[in-house]
Amino acid sequence: MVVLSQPALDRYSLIKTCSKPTSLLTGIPVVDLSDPEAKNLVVKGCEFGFFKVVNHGFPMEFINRLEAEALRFFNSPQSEKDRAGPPDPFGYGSKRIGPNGDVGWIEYILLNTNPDVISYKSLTLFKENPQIFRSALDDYISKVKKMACDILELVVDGLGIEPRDVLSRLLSDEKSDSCFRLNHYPPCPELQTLGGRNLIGFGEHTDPQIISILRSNSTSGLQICLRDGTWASVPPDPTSFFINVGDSLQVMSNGRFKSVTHRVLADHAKPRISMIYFGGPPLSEKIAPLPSLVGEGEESLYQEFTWCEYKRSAYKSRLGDYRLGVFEKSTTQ
Ligand code: GA4
Repeated sequence: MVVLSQPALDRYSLIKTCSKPTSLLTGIPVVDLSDPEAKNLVVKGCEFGFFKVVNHGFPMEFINRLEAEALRFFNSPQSEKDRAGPPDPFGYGSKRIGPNGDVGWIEYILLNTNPDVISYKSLTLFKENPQIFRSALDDYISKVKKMACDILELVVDGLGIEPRDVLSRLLSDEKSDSCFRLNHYPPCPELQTLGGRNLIGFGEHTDPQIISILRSNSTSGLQICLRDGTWASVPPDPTSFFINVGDSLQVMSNGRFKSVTHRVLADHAKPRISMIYFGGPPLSEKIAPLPSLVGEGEESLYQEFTWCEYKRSAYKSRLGDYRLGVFEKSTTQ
């Protein structure tokens, strides 16, 4: 086992958490998808910006199969994994997140879910790994995309606006620019000797897309930033999914729905595995508040932009930057 010195660990952002690592068990909205009231609950969940869904009907065997394949890949020799990287932004990555100097205690695979966007790195990944990984991914992604569309249709129903597919069509479009991420946060035993300090696995950020659907194993680490700026730990629940409003949905709802800042801390003993689907629109799609969601006498809070423009700007940013800032309209009072 490699023992890391404190200076080596410092490169991966050791932080002193003065947060109340509140177990938000009761604070996180929970939506039972089989509840006739689900459409109203998802709207409340989007207003909070983060919620958990239960009774989702997602086959557990799909989750277990993909998790097993992901672990098999992450446990393979480093030289093999490196052949599928570095990310461009797709492919295998270790420690480095994005192109602008962010690092974390993590290794991951990032893929575009659109079969037209074939990344060379992803091809390497599948050429060197049995077909079973590819089919586990395809099965999981088609189901999770369906769940994302169903949730967005419930949201639209709950808002009482039309047409029903005004949001879901952006994900079901064949040109949808959605991506999928498999994260592995290795345990870091040295943390025990560092006097209560924590190690950043994935630094604080908001997700740029419309909606993110996360599933993790039973290892804790995910935290969300509350309105008062404190961090709250999200108790893991491997049989549920966690939904995160993305920046684009915040804009489309003219600020009613919140893209919540979140981060992941490494654990000293247990590996954390998470799988996240980021539902994004086609690159040419114009992102602006839906007219039906701009109240009477209200104005759009954001300048219109295309998803392509947003992504271009996002890839110039650091993880923790406030990316919507440049698209906000200045208020003249
Ligand atoms: C954060 C959410 C998703 O993981 C991601 C990330 C992307 C990347 O890892 O390539 C980004 C990051 C994420 C936001 C700002 C840019 C882009 C790294 C980065 C510094 C895949 C995404 O879409 O945006």
